[in-house]
Amino acid sequence: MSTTPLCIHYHRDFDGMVSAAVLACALERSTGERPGWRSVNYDQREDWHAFEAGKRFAIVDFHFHPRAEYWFDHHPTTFLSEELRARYAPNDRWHWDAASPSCPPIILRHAKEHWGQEPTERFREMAHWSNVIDAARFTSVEQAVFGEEPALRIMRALTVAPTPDWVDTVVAGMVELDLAAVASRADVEKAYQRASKNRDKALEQFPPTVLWKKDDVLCYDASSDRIRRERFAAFYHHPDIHYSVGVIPTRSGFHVSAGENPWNPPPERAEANGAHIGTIMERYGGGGHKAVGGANPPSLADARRVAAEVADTLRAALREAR
Ligand SMILES: [Mn+2]
Repeated sequence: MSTTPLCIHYHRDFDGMVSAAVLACALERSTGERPGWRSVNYDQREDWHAFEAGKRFAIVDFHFHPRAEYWFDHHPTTFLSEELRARYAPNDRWHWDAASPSCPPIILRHAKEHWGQEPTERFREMAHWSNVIDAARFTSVEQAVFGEEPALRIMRALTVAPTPDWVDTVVAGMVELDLAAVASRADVEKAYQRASKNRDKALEQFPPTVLWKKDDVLCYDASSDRIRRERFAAFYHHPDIHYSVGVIPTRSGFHVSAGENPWNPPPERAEANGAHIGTIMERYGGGGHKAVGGANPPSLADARRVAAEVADTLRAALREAR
């Protein structure tokens, strides 16, 4: 056994960070080892086979790697190839559960079953909020947009991380403290204030992007890179809609994003009439789940056309379901 320290690589979002903190504490309790941690970025998938060659590592809330000493994830798209899929079987160091709303509950359950550890109150609270945030189980659109609970302040602060390694210091906070204490840290509070201003600006800038609203479907074009975006702005301004479909810019082009309104879901039978966003997006080279999905058409004109077609498909499904 090598004596180099173990590094936990984690997805750079709220549930990924909680996952890193939970695993770091669980490993220290079960093996006495104090691992380090660092967030993974998507560019590191490029040469996934060679990832951290010769080093000891764990991965949480991110793609499966056969050399990971410990690995836990809930993403259905975790396996980058069939060959990698074939290398996975659950064991005392790896667990994948695509039905879990977020990753931390998988690790807490695993630590209990395999390492005999009862989850602490602190980590149970973090796991609860990981589920809320990752599966968009906010009680209302107001909570999603303006929620001031510690977990939600941290979630929003993460949207304006001052440096790429800042999240590592927030994980250090999660290892030691509860959510209220992490959210009260001066750097987290400062980021939260800045992120809240961005949110207010985004909410203000949304209405002029709306192209139309028909049959409880809203279509918008936020392709200008001068527009700030807020994930739930459409449902905040239009709580009566069932779906929003829009065009947004990406680093290298444009993205069509579609989603069900979590606080005003479409009738159950709409799905039988074709309202499955992931399936619709697959026709345009994209994907997703029933309730949310997207595609990246090659040009802005294509993105606008795809958004209109997807919105029309959803309208038709809703009309059929009435
Ligand atoms: Mn995640």
